[in-house]
Amino acid sequence: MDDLRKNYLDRIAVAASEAALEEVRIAALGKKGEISLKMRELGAMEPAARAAAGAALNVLRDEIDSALRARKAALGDAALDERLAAEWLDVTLPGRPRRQGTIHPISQVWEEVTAIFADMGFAVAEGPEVESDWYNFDALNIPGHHPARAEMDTFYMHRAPDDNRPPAVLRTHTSPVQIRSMEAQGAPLRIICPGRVYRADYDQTHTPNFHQVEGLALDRDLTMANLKWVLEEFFSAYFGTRVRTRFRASHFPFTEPSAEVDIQCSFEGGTVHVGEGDGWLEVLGSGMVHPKVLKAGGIDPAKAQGFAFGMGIDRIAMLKYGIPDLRSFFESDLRWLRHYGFAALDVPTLHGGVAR
Ligand code: 2NL
Repeated sequence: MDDLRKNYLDRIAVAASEAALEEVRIAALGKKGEISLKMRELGAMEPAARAAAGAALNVLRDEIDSALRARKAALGDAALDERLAAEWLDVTLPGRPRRQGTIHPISQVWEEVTAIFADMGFAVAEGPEVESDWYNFDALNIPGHHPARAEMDTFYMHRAPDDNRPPAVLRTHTSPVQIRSMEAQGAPLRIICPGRVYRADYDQTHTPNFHQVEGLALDRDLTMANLKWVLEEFFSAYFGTRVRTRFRASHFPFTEPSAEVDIQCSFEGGTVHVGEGDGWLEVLGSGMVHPKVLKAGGIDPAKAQGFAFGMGIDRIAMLKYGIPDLRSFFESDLRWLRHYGFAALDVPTLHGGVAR
């Protein structure tokens, strides 16, 4: 019994892994293990000898079992210590910087414009970019033969060969959104419609896809004076300095009377400075909504009327942020985007104030 004990306890003490330990366990306590076989032999012994040997074997078995468990726990602790030593890392090290994207100047200006008009009580309306010929043209008093249709260099959608309906178009302005809003909400109404628009035109100052924001205010007694105040308030907030406007008589099919609006600027040193000097820069078209357009939007011109305006987001972005070439907006040049882009949190705030 003592030999057995010494043999197994020694082997357990030097077992260097859980696998080695398991081999010792099987050799001693497994089904065909030495201790198990000895226990099976008890049946053939005299009762007195059997009692003594049985008790001693039980003690030995428990002793080996405890030694196995203790050794196993010790091996586990050692393995953990080894991992802790090998796998430590310094969580106080600074992180590796990762390049972040920037907000495109068009998105930035879109947000700025929206915030300024929201402060004046204008809601934002959006609509489809693929429009029916009716919403894009007819409802805006631009009939089939009207030169404005041809002038607008429209992209027409594909039609099946046997489909004789007028083709759908990529909207050439965001005015259709305003017609839809008139239909859905009636008057009074105060909305701006920022969005992508499309015209088949490409040169230094035109891209086939560009961005526009139009505005519409309808009520019982709005006049051009209200229009002028809203636009001066907008430009002053947008450029951060008091900006005067100049209205020049013009013509659009959807407004009567119509005015092109210039903002005050100087051209000193080859760069444009908005809000100073005695030069003028055209940035906007506007007017009182044509009665036919009101009717197309389901509004009775005897009960409500108002003003509308439209301007290019890309153009006013170039003016404010000194971007020289319109086409660069659409080239996805990463160096350009890092230079002209905005930090994600650099949003306009109303608390930033409006210049007077
Ligand atoms: C321009 C001219 C303009 C409008 C857009 C408009 C919309 C409705 C009714 C009447 Cl639903 N007018 N929009 C009015 C005048 C001018 O844009 O040259 N934009 C760059």
